[in-house]
Amino acid sequence: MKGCIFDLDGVIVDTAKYHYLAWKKIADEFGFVFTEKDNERLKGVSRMASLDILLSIGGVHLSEGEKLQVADKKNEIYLGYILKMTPDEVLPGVLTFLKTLRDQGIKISLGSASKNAKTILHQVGIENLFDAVADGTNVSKAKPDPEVFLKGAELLNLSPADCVVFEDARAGIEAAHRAGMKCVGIGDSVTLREADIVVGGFLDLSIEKGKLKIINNGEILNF
Ligand code: B16
Ligand code: MG
Repeated sequence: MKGCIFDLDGVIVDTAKYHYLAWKKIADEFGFVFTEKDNERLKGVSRMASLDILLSIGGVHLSEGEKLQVADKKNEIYLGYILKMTPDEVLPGVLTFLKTLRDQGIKISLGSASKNAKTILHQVGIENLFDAVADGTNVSKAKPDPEVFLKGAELLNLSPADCVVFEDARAGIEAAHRAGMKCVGIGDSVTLREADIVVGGFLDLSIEKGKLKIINNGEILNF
């Protein structure tokens, strides 16, 4: 393992709650119900694909031009939330984990579908810990396509096989594997069973001599 590539939403921060509030406002204006369960379907999905899912839930049909307007409006509402984010919203254990990677000479990239990724990293005060950012601004194909992780490795000047991905979504795990990378699932072990290993969060992981270690059983991963 020479590089680590992190998904953003659900791995570094929980922005899903802000995406939900913004999409819900749009649904409210169209007059249909959009639940938190529905919102699960939007995790890791690009903005325009999320809009298509939302509109299908409401049975709303729009032209391509109208869709772009609605997506812009959703993003304005979303920005209102993320511009208020603070460093205490970085998920537990993430900061120590990132700093330990740096101390041990392992490179760090982001691998996110979001076009707002850099704004979020800046808001929560961790942009300086990243050597590279692959996100919705320099990648066009959505996960499970491997493009975002291949871009992350390329920006770090590393071969894919030297990189490990951290993901909370099944599409992201598939993307990592298609990129030829090992993947650590962050979240539920049943949902994320395709990952090479699953942990609940970064408090369950440490780094020892450049290798990942599972804290509760002392297992050192041979990645
Ligand atoms: P934006 P990730 C994803 O982030 C979110 O999970 C998904 O809900 C969102 O639609 C997507 O980013 C695009 O975000 O509208 O900010 O460009 O998990 O890939 O970090
Ligand atoms: Mg995610």
